[in-house]
Amino acid sequence: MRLGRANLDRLPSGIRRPAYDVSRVMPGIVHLGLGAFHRAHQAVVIDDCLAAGAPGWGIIGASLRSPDTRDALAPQDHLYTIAVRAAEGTAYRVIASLIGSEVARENPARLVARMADAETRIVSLTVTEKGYCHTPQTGDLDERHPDIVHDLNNPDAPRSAPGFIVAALARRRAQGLSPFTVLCCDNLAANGHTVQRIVTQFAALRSKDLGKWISDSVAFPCTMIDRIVPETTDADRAAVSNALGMDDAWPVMTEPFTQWVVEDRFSAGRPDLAAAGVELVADVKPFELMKLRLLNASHSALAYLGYLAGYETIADTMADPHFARLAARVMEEAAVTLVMPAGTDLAAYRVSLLQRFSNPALHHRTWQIAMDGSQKLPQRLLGAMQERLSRGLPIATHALAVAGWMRYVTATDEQGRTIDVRDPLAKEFAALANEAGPVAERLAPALLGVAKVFGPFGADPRLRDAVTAALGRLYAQGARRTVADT
Ligand code: CS2
Repeated sequence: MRLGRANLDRLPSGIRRPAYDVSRVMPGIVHLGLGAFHRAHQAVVIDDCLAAGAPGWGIIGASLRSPDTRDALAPQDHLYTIAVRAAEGTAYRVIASLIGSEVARENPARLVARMADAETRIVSLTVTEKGYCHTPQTGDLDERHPDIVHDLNNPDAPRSAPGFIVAALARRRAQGLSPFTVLCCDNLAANGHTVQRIVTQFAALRSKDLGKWISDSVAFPCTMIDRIVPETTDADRAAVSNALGMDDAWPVMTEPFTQWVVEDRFSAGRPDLAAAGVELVADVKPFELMKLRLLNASHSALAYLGYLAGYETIADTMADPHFARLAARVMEEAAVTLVMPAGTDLAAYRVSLLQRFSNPALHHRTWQIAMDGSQKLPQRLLGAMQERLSRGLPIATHALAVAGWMRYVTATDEQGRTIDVRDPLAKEFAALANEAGPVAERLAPALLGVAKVFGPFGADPRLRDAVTAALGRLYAQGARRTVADT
């Protein structure tokens, strides 16, 4: 038996199911990037909104490239399970806010039409950092990105997220429709402003007027979005199907914690997000920096150094007290760079992060978080380092995390085995590593010279010295010893 609308009544009583008539849900949101993160976070919030009696906010999810999610979910009416894992046990809930799916590569025109449809009032995104086709260091559109070049030549059959947004907004403008809100839910610095800049820059390449209309009339609220969502494994699928008594081809695994802070600026209305637990604020920036510099920075530090030390998951890494201390130290040293609104308890936030990372039921692989470091380093680690330097504070802890990343992108681990490095710049890093050899004094400056990641900061001798020293220690004694001695 397969999960599906017709089978909802057959779910065991312990499985939470949609508390509304799923057949009445109408689309209001198009979401680009139908990955596990979206399905474990925003789609759950929208499920709550639907249950609260707002059936007009169903989600049409689009994968930009791969048909896998659509192929798994369409045969089960787009229903799927979230498995919320804690040390005490797992809670299962079937989500029904996703009511349709598209695969952009297969039929870009249909997705553009969907987004341009009057009923679409929000276009949200989780396309990962690299999906914005920008230069992470500057936040500007990368005009030479192959997908951007393609989309300029094929404006009605785009490939990239900025291409789709601009195609759909141009269509709405031509038809006299009001624009949708563009709601970025990725871990970019100042994500709404950054995506606004990228989209406006792309639109201006098509037409100055279109660029101006977008910058004048489209809302791009910033968001801070947080929930840890490891990749679903076959063992997870089997466990969920077992609990459900029916097959779910693509459930998502997550933790109990969830947080969403959103700026309350929407072009065409929004569901009652506050009633669903979302924090609506005037300025998200402090919350976003707090998350990037505390959670994501220490996550990346644990991922690179933990992987090198032979740890498979973040919880395994945290079980080593030296690594737990390192994570705490990254957070402590980043915390002094933050200016938070009154009433924010950063110390409590840090404690809760350490607990979340230690969740033994969540098998979050270090390898998964290590992905795409070139897109993540600036907003997670480099900003805080610059800030600390400007205050005359040491940067050795963060430098060790950066050195861990460098050691990782050489693509050879401490035992001489190949690391499967996933990063848009992986080839460039491997070539630099090859040329430099395993010599910190050569490799560190070579990688710091990659302007897309480090920009002018890469030439700062204080950064170079700190990172070279840390990398030297990683080569001399390995990640485990280096972290233990830190
Ligand atoms: C992680 C994030 O993979 C990564 O880089 O740091 O996906 C992290 O789990 C989320 O941002 C948590 O909200």
